[in-house]
Amino acid sequence: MKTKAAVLYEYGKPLVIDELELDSPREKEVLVRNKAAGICHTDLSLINGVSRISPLPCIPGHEGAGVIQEIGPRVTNVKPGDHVLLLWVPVCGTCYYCLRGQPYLCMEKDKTRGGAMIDGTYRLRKGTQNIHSMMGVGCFSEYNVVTERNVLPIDPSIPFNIAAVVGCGVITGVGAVINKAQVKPGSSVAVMGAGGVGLNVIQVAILANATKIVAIDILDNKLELAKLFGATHVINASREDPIEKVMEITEGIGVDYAFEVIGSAETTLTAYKLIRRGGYAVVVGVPGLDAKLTLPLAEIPVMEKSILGSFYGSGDIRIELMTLLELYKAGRIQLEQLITNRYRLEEINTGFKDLEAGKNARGVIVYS
Ligand code: PAD
Ligand code: ZN
Repeated sequence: MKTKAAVLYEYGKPLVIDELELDSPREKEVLVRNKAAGICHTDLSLINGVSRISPLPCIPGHEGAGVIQEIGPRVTNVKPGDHVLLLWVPVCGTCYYCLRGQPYLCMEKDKTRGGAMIDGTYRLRKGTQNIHSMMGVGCFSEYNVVTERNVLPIDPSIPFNIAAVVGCGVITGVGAVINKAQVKPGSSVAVMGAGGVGLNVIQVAILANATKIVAIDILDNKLELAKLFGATHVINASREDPIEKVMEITEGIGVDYAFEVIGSAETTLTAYKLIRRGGYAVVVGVPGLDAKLTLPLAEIPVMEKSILGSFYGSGDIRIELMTLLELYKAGRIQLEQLITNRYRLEEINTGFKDLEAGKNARGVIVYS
């Protein structure tokens, strides 16, 4: 069959809306008709060549939701017509990490991250050229074939654009707070970067009963959103020194937890400097592979300052996603407010320009 998709042919260049050939799903694979796909900064980092996680040509997009159109042989978890959320780590259930309760680190992802199927073959082509699918899901395409492990069936009453953003931005921000930092009631939290992921760090810090939540960004519109999502204090780092301000807010102590949700060494160092003795800096933002961090090493033992990494919410992905959708249905997390703009696939390059310009909390591609 044919599918319309946004293809990255060259790093740093706009995506090309192209018609591609898509093969039928093979054993344990499914054909998904995508209905919504969030525009995450990780897609932008691939497009502008900061993180070259996939060879080219590649269809970006990893924050998606859609409908199962067709299933290949021996698929057991879904059937045609099911609504699904895409998982950008395929959770094999049997590798070293899955068996130790860390399925977000599943070794199967090492096979699909580069954009091929688990067996190393491809389902998408332009002429004779194979097309990669970002993280095995590449959802900036009307249709795509993914493995059954890359889909989670969801309640059909949940809007697709909501399910899509839960699939990366929300789970990542929420899980960093709940699973990795394990923020305690009454604590103080600083969040560097109030974007699609950072706003979720903020909103769940409230659920975790943090009492001081300091949002730090360089854009006033993001800081306004941060207040809407529950920040008790905001700092515009382009006008004020975040370290000085956070020390003022915490009476010279520093915060218990600082989250870096931007993806640079400079802001990670700032996050580290914001924490108190015994505090935790949680790195969520993903910089380029060549980024290096230099730290005052003695502080780590003597002041017991810790740096933690957090990936895809640091929990059991499927349980976390189902829990988040329940929290949404119960009105406990704000997700509509997260979706600032919707775009058609043909408008995707505008969506990325708006992300770069800081216009969106989250932009979402919607398919008819
Ligand atoms: P975003 O662009 O929506 O948000 C980034 C925010 O940072 C924006 O509001 C910017 O204005 C702000 N910002 C930029 N520079 C600075 C600065 N120097 N000081 C303060 N604020 C600044 O991105 P996002 O929320 O989609 O993604 C954020 C990062 O998280 C990015 O690196 C992405 O790749 C990463 C990510 N990690 C995971 C994971 O599993 N660890 C998952 C998803 C996204
Ligand atoms: Zn993402």
